[in-house]
Amino acid sequence: MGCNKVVIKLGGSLITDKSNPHTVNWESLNDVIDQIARFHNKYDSKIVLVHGGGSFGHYEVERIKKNKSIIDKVATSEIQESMLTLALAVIKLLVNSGIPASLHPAHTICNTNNAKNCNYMPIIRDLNNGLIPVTYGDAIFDNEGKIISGDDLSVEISNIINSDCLFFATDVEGILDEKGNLIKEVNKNYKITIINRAQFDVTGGIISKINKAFNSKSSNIRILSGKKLFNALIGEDVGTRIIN
Ligand code: IP8
Repeated sequence: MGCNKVVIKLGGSLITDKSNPHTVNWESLNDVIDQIARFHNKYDSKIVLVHGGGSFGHYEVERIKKNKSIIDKVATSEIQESMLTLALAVIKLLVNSGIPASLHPAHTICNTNNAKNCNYMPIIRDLNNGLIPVTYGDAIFDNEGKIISGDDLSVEISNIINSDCLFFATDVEGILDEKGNLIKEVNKNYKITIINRAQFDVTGGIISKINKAFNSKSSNIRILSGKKLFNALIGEDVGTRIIN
């Protein structure tokens, strides 16, 4: 069965070029937005989009931490600026595809980097009015600059809106074992030995993504390739299914 209400997290590795600072992977971003538009135009489903930091936010945090022991106000602002630049690229392509997207930077709705401490009402309002709200991992100044992860936002939003689907779209097929083969299902008892591909990922990488995903109450949780997002949205069994 396809998704009626879905939270889609577009991973930074999918939509940016992680080997080049501040670089959007336009080909990949275009492809994934095309799939979302195709799904949106065909089905009457509710969609919330969340995206990660990739070579924008994560790169900035790493750069700042090399020179400063804490993320101060100026650094917070630099991270926010870089994330807003990436968010505008996402919004631009959505709008160009005729998608009624609305932008909700996390630093405008959250009080700190705990995703439970955010005001999701503007997102819920837009969702109920047929828009596609977009939010993203961000920097928030709370005594010092703190990083809120897009994964945490995705899980929290999935629970608050009661989504049936929660998809983490990445640049690989899903969770891969040490031989590079796709693991089809992961439950809490599964002992995960995976290839760690994290490159400047300040919010935890794949293991923490899996652990966070277990906290969602959605019935269909997947880590999957961005190339197969449409297939997952219409109910096909792609990527790694997280059984919570
Ligand atoms: O890529 C982190 O979001 P994530 C955002 O979803 C920043 O972990 C600012 C590094």
